[in-house]
Amino acid sequence: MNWEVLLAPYEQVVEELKVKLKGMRKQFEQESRHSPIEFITARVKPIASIMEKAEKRQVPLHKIEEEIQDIAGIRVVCQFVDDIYTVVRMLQERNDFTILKEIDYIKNEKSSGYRSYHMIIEYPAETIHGRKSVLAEIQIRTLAMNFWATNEHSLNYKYKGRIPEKIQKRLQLAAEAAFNLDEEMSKIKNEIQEAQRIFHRM
Ligand code: 0O2
Repeated sequence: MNWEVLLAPYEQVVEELKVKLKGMRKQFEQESRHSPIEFITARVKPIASIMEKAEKRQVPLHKIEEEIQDIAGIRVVCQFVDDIYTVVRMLQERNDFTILKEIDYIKNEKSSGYRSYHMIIEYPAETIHGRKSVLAEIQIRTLAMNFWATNEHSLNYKYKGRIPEKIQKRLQLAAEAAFNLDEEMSKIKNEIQEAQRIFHRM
């Protein structure tokens, strides 16, 4: 398999989506409105991780593009929980890609404590060989959810997916604490936004 050729459209899609989402953020700023997008990160899954996931899920090589839906991954990080749903609505209204699947791991958090909104999209990439439909995963989460997920991801890596039970329990407590932090911040959202508008004008 020529990985470089296979992954090229995914690299392109990640770059295009990054530009588009950053454009949305900029537009909010230009109109002096609160941006529901705090920052964006994006990556193409490393070959070793694709292979590992394929092996774990017993996906044959010729089915990788169909079955591994997060080869292209975009992460949208928001300040408040409400912002996540604003971003979701804005993405639902776009017509430059099709949404295939949406999973709300905020209303239905994972047993690990993981919270995020996932969207699997089909994005038309224009290549030198014509149009190619590429699947991409958009994860939308708050800063607190991102903090938790980043730390849990590192621990998962360290313990090769078998985090000791004691640490798992702590992570669940930390996930609740992150959830409560989001709730508390939401309650003073208007105050924070007003302060940020004043700060921005200075
Ligand atoms: P990476 O790139 O290292 O992050 P989906 O159908 O994809 O929306 P599903 O079925 O849960 O949801 O898929 P999967 O493959 O389990 O998870 C997709 C991605 O969501 C993961 O990518 C993580 O980024 C994130 N994720 C899901 N569950 C958890 C969790 O419990 N903890 C953390 N920290 N992240 C999670 P990968 O494959 O881990 O790769």
